[in-house]
Amino acid sequence: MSGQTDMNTGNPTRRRVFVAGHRGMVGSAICRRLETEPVEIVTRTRGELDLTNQAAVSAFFAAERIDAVILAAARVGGILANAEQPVDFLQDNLQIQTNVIGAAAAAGVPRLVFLGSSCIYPKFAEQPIREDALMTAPLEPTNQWYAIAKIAGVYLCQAYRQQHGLSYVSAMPTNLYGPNDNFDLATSHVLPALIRKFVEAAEAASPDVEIWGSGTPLREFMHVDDLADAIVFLLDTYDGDAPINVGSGQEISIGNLARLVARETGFAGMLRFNTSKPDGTPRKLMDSGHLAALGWSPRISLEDGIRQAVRWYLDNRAELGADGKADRPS
Ligand code: GFB
Repeated sequence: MSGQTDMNTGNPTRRRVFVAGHRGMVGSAICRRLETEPVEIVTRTRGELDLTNQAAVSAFFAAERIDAVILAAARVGGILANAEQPVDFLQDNLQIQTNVIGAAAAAGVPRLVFLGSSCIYPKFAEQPIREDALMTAPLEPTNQWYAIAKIAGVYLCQAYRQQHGLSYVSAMPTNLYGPNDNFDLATSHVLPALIRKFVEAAEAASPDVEIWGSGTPLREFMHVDDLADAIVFLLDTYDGDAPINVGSGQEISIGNLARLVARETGFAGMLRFNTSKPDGTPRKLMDSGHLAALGWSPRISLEDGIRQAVRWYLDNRAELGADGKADRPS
């Protein structure tokens, strides 16, 4: 990352990068990755700075000299939380991103990377999904509220590029997993849910484990450490209007994912598919060719990543609350 010079001393100053959402799975991975760069990482807990509070966010950016923002703060959740809390997913995300992007721009922050999501593409987008599929057909109903907010964030970055010439860009991560994931079965994504269910079933010698839906949906999974590496790469190298897909190319059905997690956790019982729970979009594989052409590729295989994620859960579950969520006020 490029350095700058202190106006008074002439000494190099470190670029100050604000990571919004640093306590979450994505933000914490980005901070771990940035620790290896010659930058100063700026963070605020939710107690210190409520990103849904416009006045507080504006005051923060006015007071701090921020050189770049990575906007990883968001209300996120799995298929059921998305479907059951439409107001929270739409409103919180609109507020957070509008406050952060708008206040950063008003304070003259020159660089920002916004994190979108693969679920913002149309439900039946041609696979693998290219960036230009955005806004070409209807969304998946279970997560349309979150998707609409994220689409607005992508467009807001494009608008600031067009109207104010700011270098604000968007990255579209695929389904992510890794350290600091949410293991609350009511609100989590599929992979942490499966890890928790299979670990607990193996320990209790349960005869079966419930898997939501039919097991046939296909999903692409990426370890969050790979995502963090890609985001830092894009922060340094990418400056274009189009969002950039960040995928692993590692696609698997939910049924086979469950079998993989069962093997890793030593669970030997049956899988029980509960088709009263939603499947969501049938397939969500992104075309990450643009990112590859820029010179970045992922390193962590799904098998290795799941092994690490199971180990992380076993090592850290005592510190998670009873609901499986880390007790973090941000
Ligand atoms: O990860 P997930 O909740 O979200 O579910 P999406 C993926 C698939 O796994 C769905 C199935 O077909 C679920 O029905 N599944 C099976 C389970 N067992 C479970 C379980 O115990 N828990 C969960 N959560 N799923 C999300 C969006 O969609 O993708 C978000 O809702 C976000 O907005 C995220 O974009 C990346 O992949 O369907």
